[in-house]
Amino acid sequence: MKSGFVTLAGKPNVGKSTLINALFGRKVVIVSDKPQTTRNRIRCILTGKDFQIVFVDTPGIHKPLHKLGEYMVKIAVKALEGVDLILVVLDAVRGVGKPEEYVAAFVNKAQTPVMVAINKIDVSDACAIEMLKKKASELFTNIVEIVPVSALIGENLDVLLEKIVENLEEGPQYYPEDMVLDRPLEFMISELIREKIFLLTHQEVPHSSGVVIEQMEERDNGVLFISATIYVERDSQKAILIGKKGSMIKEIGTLARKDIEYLVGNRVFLELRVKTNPKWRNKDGMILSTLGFKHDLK
Ligand SMILES: Nc1nc2c(ncn2[C@@H]2O[C@H](COP(=O)(O)OP(=O)(O)O)[C@@H](O)[C@H]2O)c(=O)[nH]1
Ligand SMILES: [Mg+2]
Repeated sequence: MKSGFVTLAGKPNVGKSTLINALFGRKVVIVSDKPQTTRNRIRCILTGKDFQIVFVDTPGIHKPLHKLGEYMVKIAVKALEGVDLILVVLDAVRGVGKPEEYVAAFVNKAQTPVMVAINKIDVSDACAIEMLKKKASELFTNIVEIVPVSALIGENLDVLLEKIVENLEEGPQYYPEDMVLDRPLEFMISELIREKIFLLTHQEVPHSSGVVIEQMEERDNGVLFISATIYVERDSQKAILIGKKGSMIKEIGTLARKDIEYLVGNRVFLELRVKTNPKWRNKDGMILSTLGFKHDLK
């Protein structure tokens, strides 16, 4: 069996999480059209007949503006250490600029083989892709392969997967074959709620929102009861999340509940509450709680 850890690296919004979902053929991590959707390191385990790839999804590497941002970047940079391969994702439309140089500095320091996926080729052209290939090979040392793909329409993903496996060595099966994520169910549930906030709200609201699962239990009638709190930093953001006569929170709840029901294969009752906690993104305890480490604190 070939196996190994593959960390995805890139700036926010290039399609790292979309690429993971596409390789798995279903949603394992959340995605949005806004940068900095992913806040944590998430291991996603893809087991095939003769391989096991542990993909490490990470927040994008960027210049942080608050403690949560610092934490996110620290996690993304740390996830580059001690892995077998770094999969750098570039955006074919945006090309490379200062943010990519910033990413490259961290990636090159890791001294690990690098594969580059040039993503979003569905909205780019052959000439731009060729240029980006050239630029990427100048920017990153240790490149073993550059593969143009589209995570969105599934183009060339079989080639990418083949190349990744080719570049891994013989190794143990690290996780049971039916395990997909290294995070508890509660984490995935809070992520799905956060995804809907990213989908339905704008500007600072999604970035200022953090979700904490307060309670989760199966009731006698077989329904999974989940109660969650969404934290925001200002009362104005709370008003937006609740919406006119509660319309926004209701929509977030309905969409999240459907995804959670699909995930757990059970009927779900989802209770959402919104609370203001000024500047929570600068408070360590709150950062850990909203990242799903609440139980680790006890
Ligand atoms: N056109 C196009 N859009 C994509 C592709 N892959 C991802 N996206 C979009 O890019 C945005 C950011 O994706 P996401 O996976 O959250 O990026 P991440 O921050 O790098 O994890 C979303 O709106 C995706 O739908 C692709 O191959 N083609
Ligand atoms: Mg992401």
